[in-house]
Amino acid sequence: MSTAAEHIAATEAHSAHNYHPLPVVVASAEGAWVTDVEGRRYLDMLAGYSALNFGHRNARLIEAAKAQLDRVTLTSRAFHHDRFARFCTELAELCGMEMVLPMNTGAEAVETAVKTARKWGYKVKGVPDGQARIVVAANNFHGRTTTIISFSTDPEARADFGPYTPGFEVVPYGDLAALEAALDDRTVAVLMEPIQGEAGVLVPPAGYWAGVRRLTGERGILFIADEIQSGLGRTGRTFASEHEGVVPDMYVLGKALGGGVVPVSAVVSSAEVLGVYRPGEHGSTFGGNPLACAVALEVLAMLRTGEYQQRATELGDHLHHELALLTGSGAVTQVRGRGLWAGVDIAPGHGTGRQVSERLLERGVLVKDTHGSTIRLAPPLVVSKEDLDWGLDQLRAVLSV
Ligand code: IF1
Repeated sequence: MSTAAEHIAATEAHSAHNYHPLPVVVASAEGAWVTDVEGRRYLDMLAGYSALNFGHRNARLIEAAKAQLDRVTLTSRAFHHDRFARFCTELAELCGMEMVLPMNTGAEAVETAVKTARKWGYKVKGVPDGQARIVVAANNFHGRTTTIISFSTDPEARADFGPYTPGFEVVPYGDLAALEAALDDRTVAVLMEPIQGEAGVLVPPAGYWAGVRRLTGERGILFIADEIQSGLGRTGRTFASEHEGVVPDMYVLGKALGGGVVPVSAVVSSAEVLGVYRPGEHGSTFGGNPLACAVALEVLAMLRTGEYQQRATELGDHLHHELALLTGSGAVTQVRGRGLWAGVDIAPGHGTGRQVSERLLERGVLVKDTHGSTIRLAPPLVVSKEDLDWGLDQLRAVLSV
């Protein structure tokens, strides 16, 4: 198998069609660029949906992984290992919290957050057993497990996967009055993204995130921030919650925590909240494994410098300045986002999101469309200004502006 066509045909024949990938077969990658099986290079402006904030094969992360590969990669949690305590200590410190429960994928961390909130509700808040309620936002995306899609409002994510897990209430995103009305004495948590990624990089109205913090704080309800995509530098801060001076009761982290090298996710919270667990009540074969911890420790060291957050702020300001000029061109109806993250709505007549993605592919740029007419731009935070400008030139070209 050597040509892209051969790879794609075999993929069609032997893998479930749960994705519709763009017709590019990546063979290698470095920094913000990938190279396909036929030697063509592409600027990656998706970055693994923000799992690749530090770029492809970041030298420090590869080095950390290689060093750990020569030591130990997996022990299970039946035993301690010499990277675990440092990982938990340093991640808790980065979050300004006390305890960590490590998992692997984002969905596993979200599931862990749901189980933790329910258990905390019964054991600490005193909600009657089995009656805990968790409030979520419409157009949320928190993963693909059956419980998580039970509270999705996206028919594509939900259809044919019932029966659905009860105990969730959906409110409009950005509407504090609706949220307040949904809270009652059985509400144990509010689970939301600070910026809704899959929904099209939706930034809530100014003050909303601080309002959620106020309402949940007043009522003794856990405020759970899913920062799996918005966190770890993407918006110009370590956490997107920081833009409104908000510290939630719990961070749910993933994607870039593993540096795009290994799956690493975690729930981070207080001892009161994560202290509800007793041995044997939750776990994961690979959660907190030595290889994951070694890579994540290097991610934390890189985040502590603040340089990635600074880059996302400076390059993000430039990105949004350039994109704002497009909204006057007639080809783009709206641009949303924060830092080095944008959702661009393509005007009718200028192509669907998929068509624009395909045209950009032909010009050597990788992006992903969402919900028909939106393309998401989220390059690695290591992208150079020159490369970012080149990518924007290609976008202007395919939009004929
Ligand atoms: C797919 C979307 C993005 C996430 C937030 C939890 C998870 C995700 C805020 C679950 C994962 C990924 C999943 C991937 C595509 C991508 C995605 F389009 F699906 F919605 F980024 F916007 N919370 N998002 O964004 O993490 O279990 O995947 O590690 O499922 O197609 P995961």
